[in-house]
Amino acid sequence: RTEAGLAAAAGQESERLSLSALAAFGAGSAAGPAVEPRSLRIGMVHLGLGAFHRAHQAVYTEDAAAVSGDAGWGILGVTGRTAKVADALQPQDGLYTVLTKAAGSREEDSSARIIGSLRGVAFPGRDTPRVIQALAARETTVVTMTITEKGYPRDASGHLALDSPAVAADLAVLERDSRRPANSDDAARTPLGLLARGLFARYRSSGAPLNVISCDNLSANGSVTRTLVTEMAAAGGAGFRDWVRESVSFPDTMVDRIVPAATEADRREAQTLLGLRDEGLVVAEPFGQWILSDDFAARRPAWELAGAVVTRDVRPFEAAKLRLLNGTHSLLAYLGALRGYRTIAEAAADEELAAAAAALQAEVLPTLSPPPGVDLAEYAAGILARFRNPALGHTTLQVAMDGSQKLPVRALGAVEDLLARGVVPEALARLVAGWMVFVYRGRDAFANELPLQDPLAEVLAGKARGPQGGLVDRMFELPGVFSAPVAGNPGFRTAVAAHAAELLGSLSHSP
Ligand code: NAI
Ligand code: CS2
Repeated sequence: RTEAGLAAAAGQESERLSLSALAAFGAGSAAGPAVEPRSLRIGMVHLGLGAFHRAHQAVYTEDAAAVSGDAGWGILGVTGRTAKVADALQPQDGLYTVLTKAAGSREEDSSARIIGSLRGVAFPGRDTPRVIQALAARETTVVTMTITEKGYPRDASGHLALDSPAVAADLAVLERDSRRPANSDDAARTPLGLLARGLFARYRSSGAPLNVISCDNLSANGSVTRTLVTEMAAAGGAGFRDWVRESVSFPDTMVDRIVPAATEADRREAQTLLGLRDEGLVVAEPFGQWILSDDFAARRPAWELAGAVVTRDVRPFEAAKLRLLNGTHSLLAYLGALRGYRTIAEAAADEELAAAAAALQAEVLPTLSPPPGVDLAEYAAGILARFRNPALGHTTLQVAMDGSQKLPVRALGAVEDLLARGVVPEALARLVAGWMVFVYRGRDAFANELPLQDPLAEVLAGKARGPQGGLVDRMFELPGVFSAPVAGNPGFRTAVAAHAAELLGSLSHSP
């Protein structure tokens, strides 16, 4: 530990991480940037600058650049609705630390590295022209996105949600832009609207090809993005829409690294390692995986040099990850939160819940085609071991967030597949019941509040009101969540109702 690190450990404030502080104090026991930040040119724009991008795509990009020596992959990060991340990173010259926490509790089980590839941070509320300019620039050939499952406004048939006021507003600006020089001061209402505006500016200037790479937990995330962006582009005219079809690629990707929201305790731990204060810290597990479909219209970082895999067919990897990891994550989140567990690790350490998680994995296994070279049983067991990492502090409430957007992707697709085979999936019914009771009860076994964070929160609160007996039927009426084959299957509905009644019964003695 450095002098400054010891001072930090004593709770004294440290110098803020920045290029000049790094030059003056060094990086303590953390690894410094693998590239020289000042040498980088921006070649990538990221939309949705949250924790995951900084611990995943940005790390792959920095490691690939360090090996290849290519200085053209600096990243302009674009935050979402709040300036919080921008305000944390801009004073730090875009520098931040990835604090990797292995499963042990010893200090040496954590390691810190500073990432230097984020060469600009923009907040759409005040930097829209800068973002549009970067998206149009010929030097930009890659856009990555982590805008969360709710960032893709779709209707029940998977097309652009034209009834969304935010989408309608973005379409109106695009349509107006098509009639006169774009007035890019208008802040876009959706991230895909901002992307479409940038593509429109690119189409009208260089027309250079571009890779748009969704890194969200969606099935066929590239195809989903292609559909929505192409439909949005039509508002800018047929020529623009055709250019998007011909010149922009939307590869599918499977992304994996558990990245919990960082806490003040994490920032203190990093401070003792760095000897500097980092308000942009991200925390992650050691494991990481990135599988991309080989569908690129323009040059990109050689991510394979950092361990990414580019393959013809991502779907088997994606289905295995979404169903064996994310579905199980949600089961532990809802049942664990209701039992009063604050973290996924606590829930995964509960024998009964661990058995329920293993049962869900066993149930969905037959719906999966083993990706080449992957032993699915081994992969599934490895996932449960990753969940048990007590150092991560990944909260059940963070995983429980946005259930109306997550369950269709990570659980209800598997339900539909199994029902089509005449199987009523009990473990998945228990997951769906857990979500419904989580929404309905809003409190855990100890009467602690379980806040509901979901784009459908108002609708869900309405469903939660009313007699307990009709809860499951009311929830099955949710628009855009349960497909007809799932909601209309009496066997599945009965199974969900039975699990919900059992769960509510087990909580009925609680305050
Ligand atoms: P985060 O909350 O740190 O960042 C989310 C980013 O998306 C923020 O910039 C936020 O402003 C923006 N955003 C949120 N809602 C939005 C909306 N409706 N429209 C536009 N932008 C919006 O979350 P984090 O951890 O970065 O995860 C983001 C996504 O990355 C997840 O939703 C998931 O799809 C994917 N992911 C996350 C992993 C993790 O362990 N955190 C692992 C694998 C994938
Ligand atoms: C989690 C995912 O928050 C959630 O819904 O299930 O973010 C999970 O941590 C990642 O997909 C792991 O790769």
